[in-house]
Amino acid sequence: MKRHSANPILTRADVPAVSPLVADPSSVFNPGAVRVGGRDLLLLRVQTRGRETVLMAAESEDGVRFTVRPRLLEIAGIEAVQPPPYHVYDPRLTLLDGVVHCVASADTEAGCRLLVARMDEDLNLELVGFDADTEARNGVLFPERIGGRWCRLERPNATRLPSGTLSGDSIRLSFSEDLVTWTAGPTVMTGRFHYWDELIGSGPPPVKTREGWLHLYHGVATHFGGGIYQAGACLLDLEDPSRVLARGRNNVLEPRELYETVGQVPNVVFPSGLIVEGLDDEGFAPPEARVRLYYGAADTCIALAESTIGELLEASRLT
Ligand code: BMA
Repeated sequence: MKRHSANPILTRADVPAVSPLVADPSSVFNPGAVRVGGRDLLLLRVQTRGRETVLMAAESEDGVRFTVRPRLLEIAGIEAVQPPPYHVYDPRLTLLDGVVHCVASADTEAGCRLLVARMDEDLNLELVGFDADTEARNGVLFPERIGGRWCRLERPNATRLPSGTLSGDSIRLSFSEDLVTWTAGPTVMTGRFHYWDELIGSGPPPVKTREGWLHLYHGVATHFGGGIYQAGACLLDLEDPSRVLARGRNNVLEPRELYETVGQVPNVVFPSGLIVEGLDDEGFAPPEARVRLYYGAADTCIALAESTIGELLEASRLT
């Protein structure tokens, strides 16, 4: 992927001091992205000086220059959830039947949980469902029902890192009739020990191509001491997305620039938002379609890298 020359495209200096809470925040990173109503929308993870996470939205006409809306976004209904989340973060955005849906991770005293929320045209977020019993992170919704059901990729947190944090080395598919209750399905892929993607988790939501669901995911190489977070590409079967058709041997984006190698957490490229221009009439992304990937850099700022569907498909086929 090619980095945009305006990188990083969003930093903490771009966050308006809408309340004392976010005056001079520490960082803004790992955004969800969607194109809706003729503009590009990012849902931002803003971290305060209290190391709390708040969600804010940013909009752009050209996909490069974003303006952050002066408003903290609350998720209506979350106050009733048990166990109560203390961080809601890393939102991924998908349009379902024209409505923006968000899957976010929610840290609770019992562990990390996934929630689904929907967003209206005024950027109000409302809770749709909360998986109180499943320990998982990095949830992403497919943009349409497959075999009559909504499908989600998620990363069970089953690996304890030396730091004590729970992480994971697999991506699993789960199914739902109503976006509220989810049934865990098969494991889609697992980490490749010794290589770029030892620990893995979904990046942005999958994109429908004639060859399959193109999916970007993050991989962590742990064998260098500190983890190196990179992005890579794989291809999943259109009718059965638990079938991996191709999986790139190399990453497509890795920490190289200073804003990726230096920051709150060094050496992190965290792919989380993807906007594809030029879907065909049946909703497939053709090889020439342009792709904009919004990613968190070093858990500090947001950067943009570009490619085409064809190039990413090719990267997924490098074995
Ligand atoms: C992961 C998540 C991400 C973060 C990354 C790098 O486990 O917590 O939010 O960007 O680590 O620190």
